[in-house]
Amino acid sequence: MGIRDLDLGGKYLGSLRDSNDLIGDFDAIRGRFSEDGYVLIRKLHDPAKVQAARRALLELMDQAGQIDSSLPIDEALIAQGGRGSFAGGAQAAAHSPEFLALVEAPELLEFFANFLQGPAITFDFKWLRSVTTGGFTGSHYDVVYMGRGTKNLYTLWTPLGRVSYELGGLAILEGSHRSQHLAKLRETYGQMDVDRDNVEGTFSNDPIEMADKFGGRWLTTEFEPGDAIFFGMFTLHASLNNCTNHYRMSCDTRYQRADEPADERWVGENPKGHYAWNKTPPLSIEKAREEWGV
Ligand SMILES: O=C(O)CCC(=O)C(=O)O
Repeated sequence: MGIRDLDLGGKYLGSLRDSNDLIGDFDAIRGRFSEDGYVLIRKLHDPAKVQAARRALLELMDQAGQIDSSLPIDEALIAQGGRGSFAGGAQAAAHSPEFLALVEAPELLEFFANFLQGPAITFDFKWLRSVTTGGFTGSHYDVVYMGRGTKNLYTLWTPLGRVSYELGGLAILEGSHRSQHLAKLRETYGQMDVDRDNVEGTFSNDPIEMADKFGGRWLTTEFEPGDAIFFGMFTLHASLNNCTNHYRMSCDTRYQRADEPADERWVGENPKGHYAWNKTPPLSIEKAREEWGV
């Protein structure tokens, strides 16, 4: 994970728990969210919709020469020189009917409406990832990327296909959503806006440093098609590394109450996205952390 090797079941890496036993009881799901800072639901989505969205993305990647055709396309074998991709905004991959049918499904919006106790919307901008060998996401809060509207905003991470430990799924730092516990981090890094401040968004690539500093273990699991996990803006998360020669495919999409303000960078027909971040060299996170004392 990141720059370290961790043992599953050891001091630093444990398992996410699923909340399938709570399905249908939204008070209990809200309670679980406050307790854990995340909610994992197996088969939250219809697996057939996940497979259709995966296939639509793979076909586009195949047309772009990213897939090695010595295996069936669904194996998502990385072509020589395959760079992987990130799609969002107005890009075709993030607007295929199959993909939108998954992440904007009426039953999914109804799930969030029940969770949030009011009609729900999703950002028009989507984050769609095909991660190559060695790729991973370092530890961060999502609020630094999308904190201009309500903080009552949820990221839903959906693997597009099976994601084994080796492919590198999402991991959550246990207990990191508790404000009293990480007050200083929230008051410094947690107040960043990457477009306003032009600071690197990833807090650390070292999961051991994070666990030692903030407590808790990293929690992860293997994901099957249909499984999804959601978490809040102040839950520290990252991913395991892709240790295979297949793409790790996933998307992350955002949901909030319709009557609360939405971050203007991510909504509308052609969302503007990050308009200033990285346009000039950003302040390094090491420098920023020195200033913050975290
Ligand atoms: O898929 C990943 O590697 C990272 C996802 C993530 O950071 C997110 O969903 O906010």
